[in-house]
Amino acid sequence: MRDRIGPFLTQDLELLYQPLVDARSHAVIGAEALLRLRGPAGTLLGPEAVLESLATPEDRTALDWWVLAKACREAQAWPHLRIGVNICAESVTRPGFTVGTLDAVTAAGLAPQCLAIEVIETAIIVDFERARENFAALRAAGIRVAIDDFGTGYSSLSYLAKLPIDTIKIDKSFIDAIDEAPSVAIIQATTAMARALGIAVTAEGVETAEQAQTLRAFGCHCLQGYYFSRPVSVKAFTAMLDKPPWQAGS
Ligand code: G
Ligand code: MN
Repeated sequence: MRDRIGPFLTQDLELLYQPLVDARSHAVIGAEALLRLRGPAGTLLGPEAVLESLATPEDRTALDWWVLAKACREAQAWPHLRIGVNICAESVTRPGFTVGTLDAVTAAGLAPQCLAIEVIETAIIVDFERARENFAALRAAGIRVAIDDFGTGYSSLSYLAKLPIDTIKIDKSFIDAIDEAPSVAIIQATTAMARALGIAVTAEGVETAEQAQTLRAFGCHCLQGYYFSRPVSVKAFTAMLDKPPWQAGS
């Protein structure tokens, strides 16, 4: 394992896990691994703090490999769950991406079914053909592919039909505005289309019981957000699985 990525020591990097819950039962079905940088006085900084200081695509790809390897090792503790890992658009369209990902999974002794790769729409614009090939190869190996922050990039509805993907994650901005007609229209249309194409839908940034209820009624399969839990440490996430706090009393 490398001990440095750009200006950072990898010992200062950490992954937190935010639960993904079934929209009906609210049972935990997975988690998203989220990068944090240990800052001064015990603070934890988000991925922007890291990415801003990585000047080259090589550094960003090195970060992706580090995150992937660490998430695969940590995910071994939860063989019944699927863990989502965020990968930069430029990494996912590299020729060696699929082989490298499979190596990371094998090296960690993780079942490929336990891993999902999350990429933003930009990846598809960077190199559609390569993204398509890599996604198909990942899926053939049992790894899931999710489109992250859906609706914020240059979403083309036609690519959804042409790309081998498992999940779309509707961006938090639409959930925030769930009381407004345009957002409702977008969430409902996206969900209906995804369902028709056999693609699962996750809603991100769910902060209230009402949002969770509405999103379930709209047909979302999976929910993620502060209403259930903030991103937490490996230890806290494992403890949460025994008794999810949002199900206390039920
Ligand atoms: O781009 P992506 O969707 O992977 O980013 C997830 C980020 O959103 C994480 O950094 C996480 O901390 C944050 N996040 C997750 N759920 C919520 C939420 O319910 N509310 C807010 N404000 N942020 C959230
Ligand atoms: Mn994500």
